[in-house]
Amino acid sequence: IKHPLQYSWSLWIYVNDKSKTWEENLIELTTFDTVEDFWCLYHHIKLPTELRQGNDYAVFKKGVRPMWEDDANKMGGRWLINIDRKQRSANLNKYWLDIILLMIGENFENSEAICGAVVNIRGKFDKIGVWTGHTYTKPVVEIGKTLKEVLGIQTKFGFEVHRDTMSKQGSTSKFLYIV
Ligand code: M7G
Repeated sequence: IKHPLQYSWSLWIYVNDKSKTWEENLIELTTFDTVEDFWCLYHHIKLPTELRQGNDYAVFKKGVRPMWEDDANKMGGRWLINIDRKQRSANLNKYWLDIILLMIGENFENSEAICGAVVNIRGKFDKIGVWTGHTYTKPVVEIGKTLKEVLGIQTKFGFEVHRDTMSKQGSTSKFLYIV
């Protein structure tokens, strides 16, 4: 007997094909809902550090598309962890796995507020975002604190509202919360 997870999850990949729109480049690969199926999948796919620059992985609750426009996301935001390229080999794969395990293993006290997580492989900084469906202070800040503690992050990081990210001009974004 396999060990069921509290939720079903989908793995998505984003491949930056310049001839297609952002949404067309986002592909839902598979769904899993047991511990065993997660590990089987994890061992068959590339690690984040093995993806190409410009690509993303996303793990979201089944039925939630990893985009701002989805009904589950549109009122929410993300905790955003930047990972310097120099620390990529040390931290990126570990943070990504730890975050997935936190999400799927019911380890967040406020797991109903979580929509999913995204890892962006980029030039200077890689990014990991943990997406929530709303921006209520208490549960969202608790999620941020849990992330900080479990990942062992010493520096501060912030929570961005999707509506602000969407309309962002330039690279300055203001954070609603910081942990
Ligand atoms: P990114 O891939 O999140 O970060 O956004 P990056 O700037 O480090 O590459 C890059 C671009 O992808 C955005 O400016 C949008 O044009 C598009 N994009 C990203 N996201 C997460 C969304 C989304 O949820 N919906 C839509 N429509 N476009 C998005």
